[in-house]
Amino acid sequence: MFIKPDYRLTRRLPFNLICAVLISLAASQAALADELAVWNFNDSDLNVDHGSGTLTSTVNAVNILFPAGTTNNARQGDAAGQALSLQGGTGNANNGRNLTFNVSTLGFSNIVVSFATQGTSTGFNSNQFQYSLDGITFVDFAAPYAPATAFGALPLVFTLSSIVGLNNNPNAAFRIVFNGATSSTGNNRIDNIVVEGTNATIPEPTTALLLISGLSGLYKLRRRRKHKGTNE
Ligand SMILES: [Ca+2]
Ligand SMILES: [Ca+2]
Repeated sequence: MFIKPDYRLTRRLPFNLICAVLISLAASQAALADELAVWNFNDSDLNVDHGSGTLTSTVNAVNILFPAGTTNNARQGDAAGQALSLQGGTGNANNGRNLTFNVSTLGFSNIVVSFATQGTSTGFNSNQFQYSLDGITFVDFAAPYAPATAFGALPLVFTLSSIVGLNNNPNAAFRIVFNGATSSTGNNRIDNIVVEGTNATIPEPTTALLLISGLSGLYKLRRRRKHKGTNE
């Protein structure tokens, strides 16, 4: 007694439709944006909270605080929790200092950096976003920004897809240089820093192999059934 494989499902689905679904599944997986690094500051430190990357600041340690945060730009269900706050410092010593985040973009392109921010009236009001291809030399990107007085609902977004050197780069880095603070306690809060990108658009070798072997299996099955004329 033989147990026959159940071909009823595949028989009902036209071969071309199955191929189209498999190919579009592979393509849509390849086009998904991925978060490479996320800092939500909810544990009141500079350590990355999702993904991998390092965040450092030249702002005096005494002027780095972690007050209430926001869900603006929060990812993966993160609570508002805490935010990073940088103060002007005594004698506005922190004007010209920075926040730098190093995030490898290996395997990714179309890099986008975003974060929520707000500032007090005497906080930093002229902040320059920069990127680096080698982690050493930083280049201005877009005009300096002045934060709104409240986090609001929309993050600042820096779309870096035109900077092809940032694609697939283990030394990619990003920086915000702060200026314009006019009091020691004037400050900017930052929360939910996200560095994201898209996977290479070509399916990975294993995905491609699975796809090809799946398609050839279906093709053989179809040919065999055509030749034999299945009637079960
Ligand atoms: Ca937070
Ligand atoms: Ca953290």
